[in-house]
Amino acid sequence: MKITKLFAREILDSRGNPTVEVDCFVNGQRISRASVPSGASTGAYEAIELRDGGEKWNGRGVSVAVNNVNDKISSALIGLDLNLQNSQKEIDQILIDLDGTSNKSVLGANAMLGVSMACLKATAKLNNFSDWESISNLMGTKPSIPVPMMNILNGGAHAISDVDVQEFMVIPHGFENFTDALRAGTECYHSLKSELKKDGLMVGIGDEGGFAPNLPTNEHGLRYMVRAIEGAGYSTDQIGIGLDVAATEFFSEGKYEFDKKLISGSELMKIYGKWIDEYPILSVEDPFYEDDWFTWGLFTKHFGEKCQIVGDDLYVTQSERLLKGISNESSNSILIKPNQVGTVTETFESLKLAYDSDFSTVISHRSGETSDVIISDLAVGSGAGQIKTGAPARSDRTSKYNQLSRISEELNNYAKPFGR
Ligand code: 2PG
Ligand code: MG
Repeated sequence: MKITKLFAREILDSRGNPTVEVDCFVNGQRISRASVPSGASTGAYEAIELRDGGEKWNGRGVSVAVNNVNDKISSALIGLDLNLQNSQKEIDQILIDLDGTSNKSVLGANAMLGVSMACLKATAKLNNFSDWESISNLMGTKPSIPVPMMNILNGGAHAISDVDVQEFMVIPHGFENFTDALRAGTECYHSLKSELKKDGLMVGIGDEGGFAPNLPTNEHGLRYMVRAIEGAGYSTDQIGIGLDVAATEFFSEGKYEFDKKLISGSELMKIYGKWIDEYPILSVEDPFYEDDWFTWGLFTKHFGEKCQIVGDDLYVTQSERLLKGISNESSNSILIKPNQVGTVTETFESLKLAYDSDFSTVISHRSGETSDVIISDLAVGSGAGQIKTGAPARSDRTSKYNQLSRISEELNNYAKPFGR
């Protein structure tokens, strides 16, 4: 069961940009395939996604990353045994050493993660495990079906609208099982469409499949979310609201530009406070920019009991930054995106650190996605509890929810309880 070849190519992601896909071969046969997603609202501390620059693909080609897989990485990993005990750790360490930088800028996190995930899948397959089972074995975690956080109203960097908040999500937590939760969340998506249509607001969708209207203020987004939930026949006790504010995107020179005004972090915190009192908000991601540790800490102190406060750009899935957030009590939750850190093993490490510190965890897609569904298996196998993977629309998003439906069918009898 030794690797005989790793082969990468450029494929297209859901936004029409090139990304890396990697095939892993054993004894001359292709055993697995993995592809790498890409963000738009990226954090400054993410591992480097290597892009070619130049004129082709508007500078967004990934041929250098692809060549890194086909030359340097393939040479370093050929002959490596894919066994369940230690191959993933060994492979990821070889990648980290070969790159030799702290931000993966030599090989590119896109090249490295493609290989790391292809090897993860190959090991699972050769040992007759599904990907989620293999992940649960590697991590020593109890599998569970995550509650979906479904982004039905898109703004920020994912839409050409005037809404600052990047994501308005429904969180269907008050259900017996994943099937019912997914259906309820999807019914809210359709209900939101009707509500927007009633008000003459149909303007297409954003990058993650949610509707993307212009709105007079950000708070109007919350009102539409409540209308969507109630319009679909549910109560806000069963379905809550999650926000990804992605505040780094509208922060500049010490101020946040929000609802067309320049305001301070503490003024922004007051707005959130009022919203948390008035709307069924269960989760707020990236309420402040990625270096505003002070306001993050204040916000968590005041609202951390009522609300999940999720660090995305703040932690970029990296245990070093997470450690700082844990000791400063900057949030109570972390978003996990494997391509922010660049290897499977480091993703596991951040998850485990979060578990050990009683932080909740949310596995996440990127706004530029492929048809790869590994994050669904990661969410189940790691027992992370929550997943956000966009609207229940467009195959780049529904492929993940559909994979969860399949796994939940398999797991039905022991992945309980489901929900909050
Ligand atoms: C986020 C993500 C995914 P992007 O901010 O959480 O929704 O967006 O991939 O553009 O960083
Ligand atoms: Mg985010």
